[in-house]
Amino acid sequence: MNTKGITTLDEFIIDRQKDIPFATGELSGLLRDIGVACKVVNREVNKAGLVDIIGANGSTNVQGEEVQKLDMFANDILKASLMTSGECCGIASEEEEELVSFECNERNKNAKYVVLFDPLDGSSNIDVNVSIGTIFSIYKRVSPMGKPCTIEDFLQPGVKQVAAGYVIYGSSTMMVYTTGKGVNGFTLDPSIGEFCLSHPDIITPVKSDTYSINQGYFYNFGKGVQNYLQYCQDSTDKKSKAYRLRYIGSMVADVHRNLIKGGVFLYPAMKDAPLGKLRLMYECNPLAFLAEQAGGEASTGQQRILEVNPTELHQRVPIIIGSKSMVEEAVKIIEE
Ligand code: AHM
Ligand code: MG
Repeated sequence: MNTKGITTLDEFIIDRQKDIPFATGELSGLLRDIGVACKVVNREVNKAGLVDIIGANGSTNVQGEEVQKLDMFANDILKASLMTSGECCGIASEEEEELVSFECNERNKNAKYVVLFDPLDGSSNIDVNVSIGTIFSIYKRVSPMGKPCTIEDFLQPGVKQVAAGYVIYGSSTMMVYTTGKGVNGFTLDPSIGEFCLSHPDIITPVKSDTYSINQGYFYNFGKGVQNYLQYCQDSTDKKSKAYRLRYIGSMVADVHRNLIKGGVFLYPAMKDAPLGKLRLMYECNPLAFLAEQAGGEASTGQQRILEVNPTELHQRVPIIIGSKSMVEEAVKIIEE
């Protein structure tokens, strides 16, 4: 903490680095770079309502400049920032079909980390001023340094993540991350342009009364999920009242609320989408790492999300994530 009584993200990261023996500072640098890139994304997201004035997707603004779609903009900012960081040898993103290797840059070739991200999760909500977010996941490469990164560097199970987090662009902008030693949250103070520690050592309540799912798909879900949804709405089992349904439609926002207040979020298998919708590598794994670090759980319904062996960059996986006892309850009822 500095004399102003606040701890900035940079101060916190540097301070924590001292706890890791033989730390070289590369991971700290990477986290700081992601933080800075997300501040730039935040600036653009905040202007989203002005697109009619300054120009919309693929159109030109009043200065006659091309205006990019915000999810592509976020992708390009993160990519450029990691490419120049020197700590990352390649990235994978929801907006990139294949992995992107930073081999052209000598410094990056010798870097030991790869980063996977969803640059703007929930992006269909941008137009209506609903919270959206950037989700990221960091692994140590398994291929030799000094060579271009390979697909094996990326296709590692979630248990191998060295860090993960998200930035949520909401009523305030927050960065929440873990390096496997608990979860901490930082709120962006726009007056000084810094993320400041606001939610130290986040612990998710073991139970709450909130469930999040797109209930509109009821008839597309299997019998197990339908039974669970009926259970959520039935007060007799709970001897008091039914669970409350909260579904924002931005996973990062739904999971953030549940991380702080408790609850369970589900995007299960559907009859016409047996693996659900959400992506393992840059949506489910990083959020599962955070959930577990905060005392919660994340499951496919069959196994721990973090233990799923990935086979493809963009693979989908069903997910049940949140408060420990609510995830266990949902898995049990769905299984029956
Ligand atoms: P996106 O990465 O294209 O934004 O899609 C992911 C989003 C999640 O944030 C959200 O939970 C889900 O899609 C909502 O999907 P649906 O409209 O099917 O409920
Ligand atoms: Mg997404």
